[in-house]
Amino acid sequence: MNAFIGLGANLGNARAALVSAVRALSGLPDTRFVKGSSLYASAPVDASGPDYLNAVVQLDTALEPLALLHAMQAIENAAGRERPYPNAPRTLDLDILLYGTLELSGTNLTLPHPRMWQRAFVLLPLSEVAPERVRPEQLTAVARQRIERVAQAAEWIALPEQKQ
Ligand code: PH2
Ligand code: MG
Ligand code: MG
Repeated sequence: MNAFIGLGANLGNARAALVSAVRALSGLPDTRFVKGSSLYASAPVDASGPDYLNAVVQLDTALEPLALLHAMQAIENAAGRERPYPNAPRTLDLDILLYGTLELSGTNLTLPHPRMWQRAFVLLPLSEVAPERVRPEQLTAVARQRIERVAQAAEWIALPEQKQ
C-alpha cells in the first residue's frame, strides 16, 4: 500500500533526525522507500518554539496502518521524543498522512490525517511527492503560512543500500 508520512522536528539536530528517520522508515519490515520531498523550514503552526524542519516521504508497505503507526512511534522514541504537552517542541514527529485512500476514524489513528489540509508544511511537500493528492485550491488556502525550501530531495535523503 502507498503510505505518505509527514516528518517534522524542531529540537536538537532536526536535520540529522529527519535523515535518520527516513533510513529507519525505509528499513521497516515489508516496506520500501518510494520517494521523498525537498526539506522545508517552516514557522510553528498552532505551536511554539523554534522553526521546524519538515518533509514528506512515500512508502510502499505491507504493514497495516496500526502496525505502521506503532513502528513509527518506536522510531520517534529512539530519537528521544518526549510528550510533555500537546504540540510541544519535539526531536522527531512522524505522522501517517494518507494510507492509500483509506478513511479511518479511531482513537489512536484517523486517516487522512485530520489537520493536514490546514498545514502548508504538509501540503507543500506532499504536493511535490504526489501532486494528484493535493488540489491547487488547497495549496492556495495555506499560502500565507511561512515555509521555505532548504534542500532538494537528493541533497538531504541518504538511503542505505536497497533491500533485495
Ligand atoms: N507539527 C505540529 C504542530 N505545528 N508546525 C510546523 N511548522 N511543523 C510541524 O511539523 C508541526 C507544527 C504538531 O505535530
Ligand atoms: Mg504532527
Ligand atoms: Mg505526531
